[in-house]
Amino acid sequence: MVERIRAWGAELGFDDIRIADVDLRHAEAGLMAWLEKGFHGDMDYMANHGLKRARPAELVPGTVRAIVARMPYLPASMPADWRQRELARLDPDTSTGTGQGDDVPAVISVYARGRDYHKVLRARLQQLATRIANEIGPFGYRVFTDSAPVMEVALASQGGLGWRGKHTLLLDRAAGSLFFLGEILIDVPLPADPPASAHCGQCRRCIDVCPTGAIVAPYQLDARRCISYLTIEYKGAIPEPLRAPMGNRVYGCDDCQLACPWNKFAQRATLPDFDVRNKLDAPDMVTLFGWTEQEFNQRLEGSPIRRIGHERWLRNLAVGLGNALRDAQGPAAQRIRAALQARQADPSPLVREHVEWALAQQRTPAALS
Ligand code: B12
Ligand code: SF4
Ligand code: SF4
Repeated sequence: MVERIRAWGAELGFDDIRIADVDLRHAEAGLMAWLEKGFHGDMDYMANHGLKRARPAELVPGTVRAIVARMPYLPASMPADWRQRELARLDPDTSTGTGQGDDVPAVISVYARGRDYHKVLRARLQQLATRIANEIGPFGYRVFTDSAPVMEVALASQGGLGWRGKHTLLLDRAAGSLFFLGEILIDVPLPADPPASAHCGQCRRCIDVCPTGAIVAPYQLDARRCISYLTIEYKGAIPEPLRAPMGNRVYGCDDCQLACPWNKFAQRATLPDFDVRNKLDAPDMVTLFGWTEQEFNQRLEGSPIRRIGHERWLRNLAVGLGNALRDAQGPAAQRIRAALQARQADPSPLVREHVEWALAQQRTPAALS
């Protein structure tokens, strides 16, 4: 049965599927320590469910196993040297071939360049569950991906889909970490797979590369400092000391994963859902900042980015433009200034404040000397 589940999963775009025991008691202390330190910031939903996150059988009574699945999202079009290209776009001053003409390169996290994974994974997991039911008859189950209070990394690691890296994400020697996780909690006692061994060793590249120092110790992430949290989850004004380190990352962040040596083995997505849309692999920041709310909603239909709304989108881009303005010269500097000035009277106080901050980043000749 498990072999067949794996084969069906592969047909549906999952590159690996395992069966996990759902006893996550060993993760409870870490979860509580994380919450007690306030590392979850404003993500109230992380605190609301308490230990239920580590107890899938309390969430869905009758659960004895989880079918854990991973789906790669690196767009199929990414060239062999994709990591070097991503790194070059993060550092446009020293790179060649990033941006064209007076373009101002913006970086959007790799996972968010195509269709919203929540919909893709949920639909595929549901298809898998239906197929299993057709084979074994009705059984109790619930499908999840990032959509319920379940510790997905702990669960997937328990089932052997990979090990938890020091950046806290799951990774695997044959697939790196650029994949999403999804689960089907089931009431069928299928034989559980053993956990995978860890292969971080003495490496700490992800910790050292993090622009905001968010990985405060191995396996401990202070979300309040993480650019992914600041640009996606956080609704307020981005703390000023963290604005400059954000650079041109305007939605999510991949630095800790780009630095990880295992991601040279990252697998390409097999589903067209993760193909790049709207040229989001190499966007011009000024163009993105010029989108009206209507354009934002239309262009990003079906994209995970749409969930943050136009106001936070402009907030993030204003920070990116301010950072670019600090070193920009000539036509690029003029474009950035004009774009920011055009939003100085934006109806949102949040946007206006970030725009003013951005305009103030330009170094005057006196400050440079
Ligand atoms: C909340 C959340 C975030 C938050 C917090 C991330 C985090 N590491 O906790 C923010 C917004 C920052 C975030 C960012 C990202 N996320 Co996220 N996120 C989640 C979510 C919803 C819950 C994670 C969670 O439970 N965190 C709570 C803490 C307690 O969990 P933990 O880190 O696993 O903690 C364990 C240990 O590290 C240790 N520990 C942690 N802190 C501490 C503190 C102390 C003092 C001690 C002693 C121990 C300890 O104990 C814990 C138990 O074992 C999951 C989906 C899910 N439902 O699980 C996706 C998920 C983890 N995210 C995902 C992704 C893709 C990302 C990003 C890569 C997106 C992007 N490119 O911008 C980044 C990566 C940032 C990073 N390095 O983690 C994927 C990861 C896939 C994978 N390969 O592992 C998931 C699984 C979603 C999915 N279904 O695919 N995310
Ligand atoms: S996603 Fe970026 S900011 Fe967050 S921990 Fe990784 S490198 Fe740091
Ligand atoms: S960069 Fe190094 S320490 Fe971090 S997850 Fe990858 S192998 Fe582990």
